[in-house]
Amino acid sequence: MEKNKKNYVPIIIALVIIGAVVIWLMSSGEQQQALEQQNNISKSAFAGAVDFTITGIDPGAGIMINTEKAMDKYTLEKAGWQLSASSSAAMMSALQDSVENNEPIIATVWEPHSAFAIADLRKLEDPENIYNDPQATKEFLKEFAPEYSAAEVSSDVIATVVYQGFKNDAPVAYNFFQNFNVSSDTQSNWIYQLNVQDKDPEVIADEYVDENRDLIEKWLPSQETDLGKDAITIGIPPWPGATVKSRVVAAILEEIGYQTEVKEMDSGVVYTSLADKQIDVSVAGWLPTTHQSYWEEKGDQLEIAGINITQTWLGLAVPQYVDENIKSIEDLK
Ligand code: PBE
Repeated sequence: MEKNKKNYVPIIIALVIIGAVVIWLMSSGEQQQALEQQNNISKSAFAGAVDFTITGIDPGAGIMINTEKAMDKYTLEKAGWQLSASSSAAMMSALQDSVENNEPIIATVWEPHSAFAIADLRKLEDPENIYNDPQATKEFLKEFAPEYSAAEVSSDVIATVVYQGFKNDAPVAYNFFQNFNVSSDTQSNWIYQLNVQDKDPEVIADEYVDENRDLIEKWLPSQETDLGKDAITIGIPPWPGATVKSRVVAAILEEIGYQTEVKEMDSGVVYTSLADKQIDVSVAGWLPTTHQSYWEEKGDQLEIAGINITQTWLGLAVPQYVDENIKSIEDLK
């Protein structure tokens, strides 16, 4: 009897341990499930709080076209999401209002921009590379702007685009476009002055030109040459960076001796007007990803004269106070 009892003891101990482990595993699995459920609840609470609506900008903007793509790729449309179109200015005031009232919002955002100066924003991850495709940019640079092929890129570059043949028509302006480039911070600062400080774009441009004489001297031709054309027309799509940068370029072209005209127009119209030689230049070619569809349509009639910014970012963002479970576009489903 004694002996038998002794033999059972280790078995009982083992059973008790196994039982405890099983119960612990089950409960931690349940905890995990409960946590996931909670996260899903907070994710869908966010979607509900913003009415399943992404705040967008003007319908022709590349970021709008890519947001449609993203909504399809991440099956957001199926989940009830929609993209509301308005304008850059309306998007910014919606963002500002939300931040002031600590209310949730999700918007199409990009850099360089002043949005990041007025709001602490969380850029949502984009594992499918819908908005930012550095590999595509490297290949694009190799083909169309080889002098920039060694540039560090993380997304699109911003190109100075002219019609094919402009180089012969206005060699001095073309030469300036080859050289003209600014930092992403400079453009963010222009947008800040425009959007937040409410300054006139021409005033911002004139001040920039005055304060950066030495730099600008280096972009200009060293000797008198035939200007070719008398006047240069710049097409401006409805975005704040393009609004100021076009005036900066106009101010510099005037100093070289050209007359200038700036024409505001829809995003797509910039590309068709360039191809038709209705305008000479755009300083807002977000390529190759954001304006891919426009480039595919008209690129063979156009030329990249220069790259005016190498560092950009585009995508969807939420204020940092929004639920921490919203980290990626995938979390919106
Ligand atoms: N943007 C600003 C443009 C390019 C520059 C991001 C609004 C667009 O989406 O086409």
